[in-house]
Amino acid sequence: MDRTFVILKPSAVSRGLVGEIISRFERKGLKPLALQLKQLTRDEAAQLYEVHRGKPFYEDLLTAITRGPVVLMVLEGRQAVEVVRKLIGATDPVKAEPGTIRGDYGLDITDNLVHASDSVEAYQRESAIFFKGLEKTH
Ligand code: 3AN
Repeated sequence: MDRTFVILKPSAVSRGLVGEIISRFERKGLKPLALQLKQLTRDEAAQLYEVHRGKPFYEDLLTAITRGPVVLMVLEGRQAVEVVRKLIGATDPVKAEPGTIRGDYGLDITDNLVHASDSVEAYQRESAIFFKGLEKTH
């Protein structure tokens, strides 16, 4: 079954949107395979966002994702990467369609509530940073 990796960012946790966001994934039919509340270190954040190193928003991105605890998840379901990207909406919450998570709850582009892998390769790289051994045990 297809899988994707999702992070509910610190703002989603502090605003009390964890249940709401997980509900949307579950109602769509995606199943949580791994789930953890965690305070990311700067090093973990840097690994996650290594493709953005050097971009003007890179430092703000690291600061925002390490501001407080996040919820890390692996979700399973048919075409999970594509389905979750559709459910979360465009990167900029101003452009995200109403009905998507970012479209309904976000406004800030750096702190846009949710991170989700944008390809199967990204899923494999990102999930391995946080859930070591998952691919072997499930
Ligand atoms: P997405 O999260 O939709 O996959 P990416 O991977 O292009 O978007 O960007 C990663 C994160 O970097 C975004 N979630 C957002 O927080 C931040 N970001 C992307 N583009 C910008 C930008 N132009 N200005 C500020 N932050 C940005």
